[in-house]
Amino acid sequence: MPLPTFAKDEVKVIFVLGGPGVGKGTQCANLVRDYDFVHLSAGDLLRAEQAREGSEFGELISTYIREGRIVPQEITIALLRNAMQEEVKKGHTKFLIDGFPRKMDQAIKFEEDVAVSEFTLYFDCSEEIMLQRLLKRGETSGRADDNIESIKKRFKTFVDTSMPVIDYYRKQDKVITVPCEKTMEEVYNLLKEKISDRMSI
Ligand code: UP5
Ligand code: MG
Repeated sequence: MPLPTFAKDEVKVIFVLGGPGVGKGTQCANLVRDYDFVHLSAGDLLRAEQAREGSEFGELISTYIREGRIVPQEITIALLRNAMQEEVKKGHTKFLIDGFPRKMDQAIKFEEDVAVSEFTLYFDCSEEIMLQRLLKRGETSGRADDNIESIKKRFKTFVDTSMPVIDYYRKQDKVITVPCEKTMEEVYNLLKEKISDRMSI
């Protein structure tokens, strides 16, 4: 079998998973501010590809995101691999991969073809609180999926399709769960503690 693009000692990959609106992007930004991490959000990469003039996937991505469905893994993995290669060229090696893998086929393919993960951060929060956060953000975000119809579909996809990925890594003892219902600052303090128990940051 061909080797992954990046060897185990070349990069450190941390997956950041959790329901829609739980605070993945917010907490990754905190970690980037304070430590030597690169933050790659699969959703942000897909939105940028969707907006890129001449992209052959623009329409497909737009439909999938509005419907809260998972874009075919080949597209997302290619975007992540390219972004990682650019960062590695600049000497960066520690990656927070946010909102990915959210389907089993993505998890397996990424680890076979791109890089094996160190562990997964799982941000845990009730749907009720995530809904409040998303509706509030939706007042200004301009995101096509921050509306009640799309949010309900995103929640369902998360439970049906993404939770099995978290269970898969949990069985390998590779999940760090971070409760996310408290304030951003409290969540961040706990997150830092939990990461530093597992790796030096
Ligand atoms: N906020 C954050 N933390 C808070 C706290 N502790 N207390 C109070 N408020 C808090 O936060 C959301 C909002 O909550 C913000 O206003 C924040 O200030 C506030 P944010 O950090 O943005 O949460 P995040 O978890 O990043 O939410 P996001 O909406 O980005 O999560 P999703 O997982 O739904 O979105 P993503 O961009 O990852 O994916 C979007 C879509 O892309 C998917 O539905 C799917 O269609 C597609 N996709 C794929 O197909 N494949 C992929 O691999 C990835 C995405
Ligand atoms: Mg996000």
